[in-house]
Amino acid sequence: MKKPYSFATAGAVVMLWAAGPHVVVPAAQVGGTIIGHVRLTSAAPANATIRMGGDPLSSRATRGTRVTSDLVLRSADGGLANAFVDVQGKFPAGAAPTTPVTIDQKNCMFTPRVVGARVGQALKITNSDPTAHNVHSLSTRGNDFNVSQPMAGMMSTFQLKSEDVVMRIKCDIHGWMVSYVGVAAHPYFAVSGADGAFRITGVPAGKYPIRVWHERYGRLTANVDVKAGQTATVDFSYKGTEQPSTAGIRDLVVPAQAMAALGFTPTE
Ligand SMILES: [Cu+2]
Repeated sequence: MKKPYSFATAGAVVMLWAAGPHVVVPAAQVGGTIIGHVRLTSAAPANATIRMGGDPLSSRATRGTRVTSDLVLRSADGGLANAFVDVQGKFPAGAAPTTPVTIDQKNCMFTPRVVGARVGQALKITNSDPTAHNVHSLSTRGNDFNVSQPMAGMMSTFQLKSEDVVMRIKCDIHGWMVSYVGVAAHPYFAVSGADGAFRITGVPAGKYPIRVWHERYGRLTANVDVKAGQTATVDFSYKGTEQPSTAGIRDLVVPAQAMAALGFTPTE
């Protein structure tokens, strides 16, 4: 186990889990942390049932399960998952992580549905299904690609070139398959978890606008005052009456009630 080192800097003490030789990190460079929750204050709408019958391989892969869209994922206490939060500001350009952000296609769904990435980072998309997929990004910022992956095990890697919050990816074969990548020019972003919580660390001290995007409910903005070595809290609440952020991005699926009325189950 590595030993923690402490270094005294101008009036502040910075604790580090040292990974190597002595590295002094001034408190001003350590930055602050932003934590918060994204919430949906109303009840979540019923997510639609996805009818995979058009593709026998998709149907077979999901046999025995009722597949519903994961468009709105709300926890019991109102946390809203899959919301992309990013700080708005000019920050020094830094090197993007060398590890790619990964999206998988499994059981004819993109996983994760929402993910963040840096400009300059690679995006790796894999096909884990024994059926054909097609990964097609709808970017107006130069991150566009459109590649077929006809077999299981195929993998494509794309270099993200410019900021794009958010970039939609779809499969042209399966209309319900959709994923979103928030491509940010800096590392100060996060995607809310199952409980709606997010955490952004190492933010340079300063006052910034901060925004959230959700596929179904669009954008909200707030302001945050980040102080070095401290934690600021920002909460976002959607009422549920907001309009979808982008026209035409809804899943191409049959509403659950209509499916039930027809007596259809996805396993048939
Ligand atoms: Cu597909």
